[in-house]
Amino acid sequence: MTTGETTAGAPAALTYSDLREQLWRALIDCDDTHAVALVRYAVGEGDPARVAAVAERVLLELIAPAQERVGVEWAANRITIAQEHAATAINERCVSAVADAAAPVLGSPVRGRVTVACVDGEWHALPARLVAEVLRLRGWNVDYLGAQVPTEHLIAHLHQRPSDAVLLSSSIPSHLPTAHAAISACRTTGTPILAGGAAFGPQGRYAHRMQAAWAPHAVGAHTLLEQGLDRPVVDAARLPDLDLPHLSDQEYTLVRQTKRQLVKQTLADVEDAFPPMRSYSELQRERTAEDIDHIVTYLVTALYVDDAELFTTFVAWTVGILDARGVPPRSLLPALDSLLHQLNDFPRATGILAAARGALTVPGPGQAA
Ligand code: B12
Repeated sequence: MTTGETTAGAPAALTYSDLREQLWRALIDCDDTHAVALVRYAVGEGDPARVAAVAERVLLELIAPAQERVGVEWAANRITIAQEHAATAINERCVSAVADAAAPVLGSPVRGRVTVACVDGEWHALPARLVAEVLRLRGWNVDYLGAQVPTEHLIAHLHQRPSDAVLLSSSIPSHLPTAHAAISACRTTGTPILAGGAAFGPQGRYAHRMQAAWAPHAVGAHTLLEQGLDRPVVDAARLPDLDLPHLSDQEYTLVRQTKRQLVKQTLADVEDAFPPMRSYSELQRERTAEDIDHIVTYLVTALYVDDAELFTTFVAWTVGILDARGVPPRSLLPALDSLLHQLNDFPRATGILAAARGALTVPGPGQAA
């Protein structure tokens, strides 16, 4: 595959694979000039329909994979957090450069208006931005509200500027209770809701449980919007247990309320059961407390959506993160055991914890971690 056209100073024809590699190097070298030049070169110029199609391809097949690679390299501890931040900032500039390059050839929007927003607390704006730009390229009139939009302001926006659909993005599953509240609030405006992003689970299973439509990517979103989404029945504030009946057992509420105490006790139990922790520095102790805080947060989220797999997946992800940083993943076992013990009276919580513990394969003491 080639980009076709050439521009001054650029090689005759770069394949997408060449471009991906060059973009990656530019991101890692903090070279935003080169990164922007590359994506502008890839978009090219000429026939408006072609430019719009190529711009979409650059967004989804160059910039998005580069950003995913940032995540993989960070998780494997091969790049620093500073490099991850720099690469993301450059990629954001690249998205703007693609949008700017395509803008002159785009006429007025020919389709309806959609609002694209991240749920409150969600910092991962780039996925939503990619969706917004692809929809613009496909003729939609897009109100893009960016990261962490407080639900009340999202609702005010929908009242001020009625939309054919509201597109909610979330990348981190721990935002699911907030996402559910946002979906329920959007229903009260009668606006069709389309959710997307990694938080909503495999095949959007949590979005569906929360009565929202779901699409895996920007192109899927366009297809669903073209087909027309159902307008929700405008009902008054909808209580979460109408969609998630298991919430009536109160386990989610009670475990969430005792989160601080759970984290404290778990930290103490891990210190008892995992002797290397006794010689941890202050910083290492803080990190461990953060990790335990995340574990309890994901347990609470799994209780919210009643899905043990959500928690098991998170624990497996944590094993990878710890392992890559030289922290023995077996330190997770006493944490899970402590929580199992403390939450003995909560059958759903212990079921979720036991499933994760059963699936956890970590090298034992004496074996390489
Ligand atoms: C960049 C980044 C950040 C940046 C975000 C900056 C920004 N402006 O976006 C910063 C540094 C802020 C950040 C923070 C955090 N991050 Co982060 N981050 C990433 C990273 C590397 C890239 C995200 C991205 O842009 N992906 C690229 C896009 C293209 O992929 P995508 O999400 O799949 O999006 C596509 C589809 O999902 C879909 N889609 C997305 N939204 C929508 C919406 C609709 C309506 C539709 C239809 C479709 C759709 O279309 C998109 C385009 O094709 C990911 C790694 C990764 N693989 O994604 C981690 C990642 C998401 N982050 C992670 C974590 C842990 C965090 C933090 C908790 C870290 C910390 N300890 O503080 C915080 C949480 C902050 C918060 N409260 O939200 C983890 C999450 C793991 C998990 N357990 O879920 C990941 C997966 C990293 C990893 N490899 O482990 N992060």
